[in-house]
Amino acid sequence: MNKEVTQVLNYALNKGFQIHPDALKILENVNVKELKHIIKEIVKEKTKQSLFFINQDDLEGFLGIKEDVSLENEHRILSDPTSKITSAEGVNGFNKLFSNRFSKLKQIVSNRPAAKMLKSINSVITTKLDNYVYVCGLLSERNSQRSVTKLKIDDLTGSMEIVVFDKDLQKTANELLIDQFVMLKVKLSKNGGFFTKEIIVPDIPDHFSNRSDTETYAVFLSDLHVGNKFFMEKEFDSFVSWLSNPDPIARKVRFIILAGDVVDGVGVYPNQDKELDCITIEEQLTKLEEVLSKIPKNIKIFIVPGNHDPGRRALPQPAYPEKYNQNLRKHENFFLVGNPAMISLNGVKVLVFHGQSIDDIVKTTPGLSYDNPTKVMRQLLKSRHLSPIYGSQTPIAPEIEDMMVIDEIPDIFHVGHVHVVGFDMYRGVLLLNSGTWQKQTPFQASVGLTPTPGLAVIVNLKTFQVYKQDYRI
Ligand code: D5M
Ligand code: FE
Ligand code: ZN
Repeated sequence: MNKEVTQVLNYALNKGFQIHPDALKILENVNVKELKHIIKEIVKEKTKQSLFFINQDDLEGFLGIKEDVSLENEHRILSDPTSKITSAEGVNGFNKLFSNRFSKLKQIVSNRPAAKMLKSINSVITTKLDNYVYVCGLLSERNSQRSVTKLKIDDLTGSMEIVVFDKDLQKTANELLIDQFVMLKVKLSKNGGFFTKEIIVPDIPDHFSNRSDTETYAVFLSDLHVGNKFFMEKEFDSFVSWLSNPDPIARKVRFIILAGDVVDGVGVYPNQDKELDCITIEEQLTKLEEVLSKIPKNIKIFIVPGNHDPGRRALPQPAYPEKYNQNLRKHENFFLVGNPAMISLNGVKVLVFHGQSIDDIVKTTPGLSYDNPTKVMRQLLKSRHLSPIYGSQTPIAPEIEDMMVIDEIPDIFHVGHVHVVGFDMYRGVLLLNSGTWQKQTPFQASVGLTPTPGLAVIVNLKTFQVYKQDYRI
């Protein structure tokens, strides 16, 4: 046995460990650097368990020769728009969508004290009010002029304009997203207009998150843009190789979530063909399959579409259509779901959403930017809606049910699209933006978008500790 290996083994022996002779045999083929790491991890783990013996099993587990079967990897798709998509028609469809949004959100706030005092807009504008009352509705306009902010809200009975004078309240008012649900305490002023003294957004309560019983890890990815010339194939391949490494974290990865823009698509933006390596969707999906099939089969992979992926563009989006690549469906560890989706991983509820609506929100909300995606994600949770703004760049389908309402509070909220990694906690919810595996494109450079490509966001589902691994070459 060479000197370096002996040194590593002495580390364990000095800590009072015994090493079984069969374990020593396996070590002959292991690289010393890896071995040092593995022995340290085993010593740490077994010291916790007060077991001071290293046997063949321990090494095989850490080397990935033998799978750790005690690690849970149970998943459930809790919500997926794919089978619910109906699309009502035209204007009538949008009326239905908005009235469903209004009803769902009114239900969400129904247990707040103020909700007991709600009046319909029609009753408020047709009576001469002396006192404060509460109204609620979807915000149709928001203007800041000189020293006041003006809001316009609609409910099912009518619409009204409300002025915000108070400086602090104006800050809250300016953060409201167009078409989001809001509740306001209003009063009639002497000049006949309404003003507000309190703005209530649906928000989420402080949340006590579900955790995995075992230290299973999930990797959160998005925006691979497979098929595009700027897809960082080498870097992604080196991430995939890491999954088969003896690294103790790699050994515990059982889930990978892909939050959209998995392939680059065709005809998504003008002259896209000049930037494509694979010029058809079929070729892109074949390439995707090639890339993903190198991932160990004990890892479940969830594929959620984004604005570049095949299928309908309008939100909510169904899962990858069957017609393109049957091979993706043949893998038992691949799960194709719609956008947005709620997936439970060992009981941890993960809300996955590509995040296209962020473009419209950043454009219209002061204080929000692409550099800080989790700040935008907070606003989405506060509005309890994933894509409130209608009629801007993000296409929204006239569904009878508004599936973009955040009915259920997630434990992890996973978004992509902005190509910038970010993570944060908001009221007990872990917010993740998973960045990208596409280098900065000429378009992104022209609009000043600096992505953070080649980073894998990895989460321990028991502790919610987040790791960022850098694969940039
Ligand atoms: O979007 C990648 C990034 O580029 C994302 O942060 C939005 C930004 N983007 C996309 N289209 C536009 C336009 N038209 N203006 C400004 N910024 C934009 P992806 O979905 O990968 O193309
Ligand atoms: Fe993207
Ligand atoms: Zn996107």
